[in-house]
Amino acid sequence: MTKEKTTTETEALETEVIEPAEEGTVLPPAAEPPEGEYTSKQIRVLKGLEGVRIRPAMYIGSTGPSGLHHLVYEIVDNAIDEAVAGYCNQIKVTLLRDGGVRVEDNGRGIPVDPMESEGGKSALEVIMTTLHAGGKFGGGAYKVSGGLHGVGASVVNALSRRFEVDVHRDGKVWRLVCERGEVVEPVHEVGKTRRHGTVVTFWPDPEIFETTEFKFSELENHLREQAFLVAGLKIVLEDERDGEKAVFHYRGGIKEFVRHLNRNHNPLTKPLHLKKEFELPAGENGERVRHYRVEIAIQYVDDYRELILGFANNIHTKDGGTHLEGFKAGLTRVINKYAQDHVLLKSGSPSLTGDDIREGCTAIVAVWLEEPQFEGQTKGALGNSEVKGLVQNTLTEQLTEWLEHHPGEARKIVTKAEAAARARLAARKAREIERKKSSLDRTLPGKLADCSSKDRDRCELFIVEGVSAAGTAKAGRDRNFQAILPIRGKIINVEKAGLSRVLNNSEIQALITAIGTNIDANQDLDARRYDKIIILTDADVDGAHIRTLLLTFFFRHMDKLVEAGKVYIAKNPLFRIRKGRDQRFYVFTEKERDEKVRELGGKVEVTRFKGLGEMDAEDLWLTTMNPETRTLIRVKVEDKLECEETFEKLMGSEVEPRRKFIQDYAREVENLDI
Ligand code: 1YM
Repeated sequence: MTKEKTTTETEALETEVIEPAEEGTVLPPAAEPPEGEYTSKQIRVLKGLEGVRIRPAMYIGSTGPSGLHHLVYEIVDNAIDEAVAGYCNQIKVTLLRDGGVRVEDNGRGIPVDPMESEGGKSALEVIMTTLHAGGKFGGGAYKVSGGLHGVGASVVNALSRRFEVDVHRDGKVWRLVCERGEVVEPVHEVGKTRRHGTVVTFWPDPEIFETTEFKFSELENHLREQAFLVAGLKIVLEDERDGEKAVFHYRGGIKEFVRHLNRNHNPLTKPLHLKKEFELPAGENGERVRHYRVEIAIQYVDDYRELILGFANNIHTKDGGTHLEGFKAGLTRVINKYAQDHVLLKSGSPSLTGDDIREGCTAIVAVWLEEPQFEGQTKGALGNSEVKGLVQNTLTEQLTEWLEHHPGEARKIVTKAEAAARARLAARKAREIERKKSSLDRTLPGKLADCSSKDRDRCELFIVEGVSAAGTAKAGRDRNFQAILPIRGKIINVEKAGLSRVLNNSEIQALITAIGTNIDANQDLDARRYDKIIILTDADVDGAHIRTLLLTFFFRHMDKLVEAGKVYIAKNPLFRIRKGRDQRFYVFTEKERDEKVRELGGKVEVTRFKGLGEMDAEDLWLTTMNPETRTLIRVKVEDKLECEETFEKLMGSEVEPRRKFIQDYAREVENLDI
């Protein structure tokens, strides 16, 4: 979820994936030579790696922290490929004291023999100095590295101030050393070994990256996820800078992944794990075959959360795709059929919809395929249409059998879905009754200063921290379409409190009635009373805390509102600068303040807004409420898994992960005026 920092735009840019250019970008010749007379002199070929250094963001998304960590994943992906192919069971990632990173595996070792087609150069050198070399070798396997990011180790080489590879293979150690993509020590033998495997060590280039400091917690999440996806693979992450260490090793694979995701929920069933492999004919006459592997893990919990995550070749497909379509269709059909065949539904019961059946369901749907197609703007969805049927087939065959062998669990799942169906009908009925009542009848919270417009799509609700600030907001607003709901102090932390305590909390009750959509399984987006829900808190640490508490509540209980993009954060300025009688300027940072003061020159009056309460109604209207001049940050969930983990860390009951997270990110936070 985009939160706190005002980096909505930059984050979106960071995750934007632009297809890398093919090997060696060809620049057009200066003057058009006669046809058929191109020579190597006239066409200047920009050698691959130079292009990477000129346009790094094209290859790794950004030169910010996300691009920096991407370098590690790029190298780890090659080791993961070796593990998925069955040749490697250990990967170690070490953050070195001098700012470098070392990635080691115990696989076969990258081939080092000379390649005739490349003028006798060592395969290792070709792989590390040629764009996209990875794709041309090997093949036939399920490649992580060929997938979404898949730009290859050579890109990491190009963007590193120094890049070293040691290959342990056939009793010998071979070494290649490069600097900024240029070979400084060609592949040569440096010793004997009993091991086999590859060790890559690199130091990111400070000329390229905004920061070269790696974050343990960022790497930790990614590596844990990878370890879950390759059962039995042990991944060790060690930080030599502070001695921190984490080991990820899950013999149960994705079955342990669902258990991990449910660790703070009450399980209703044991996790189940389904696996099936397929071969489909490919090519014009079906002369070749393509291999597919499907793995699914499912566990139900006793609340309403639905968390279904898809992976293709170990890549998290955060926008879903055909594997998830197959899962949803298959699950709905299998559970309904089981319920019918075993006469589990009470007569007159409504039939179970997909939504009913997925209530409380946690699932991982992971597929591996030789030619994955990633679609959508950020390439976050799996596009291969054949996969839908394969996933559905796996469920029809194996889930049906599992249910037959686990009648107790099967009954629990059906009963839960039935309860969800009943709740859905009851909620609909209640809404109908509600709609029939006149709007005056509805008991809106007393402290809500509602707006007068009946045009819901224009209406906005400001949730304002503090009664006095709410007073100012009331005076400053356009009462026609802007409503104000004051929130007093810290609202309850829904991550720690049980649902009944949450619902008994008067601030939460006011929030729920004011917004009108209801919560959890009973959410009805159409019943919302406003089109924008805007959180307005002080620009200080307490304000940030209250904002996070509110976001936690929305993410956990009003997720439909968040997913529909109806929740916003108002960005309020930190300083007002006045010059003379009628010039007012507002700025958001100390740097902007200094610049403005310098620009205006002469005598100016600078006010620091410690809280919203210090603004007058005009300040608030101009800077924060007037749609023409304000800045709103829309809250988006880009990656549900990451969001789950972050809220858990920030708001859950375990202290240690939170301490580490805060330590890692503290430097990025602005306005930490404690
Ligand atoms: C720390 C990073 O890159 N390990 C690695 C890479 C390769 C192999 C083994 C490998 C693959 C194959 C055959 C094959 C790579 N090989 C290639 C290429 N760890 C790391 N471990 N033998 C060894 O795929 O057939 C690219 S990466 F191009 F040679 F196939």
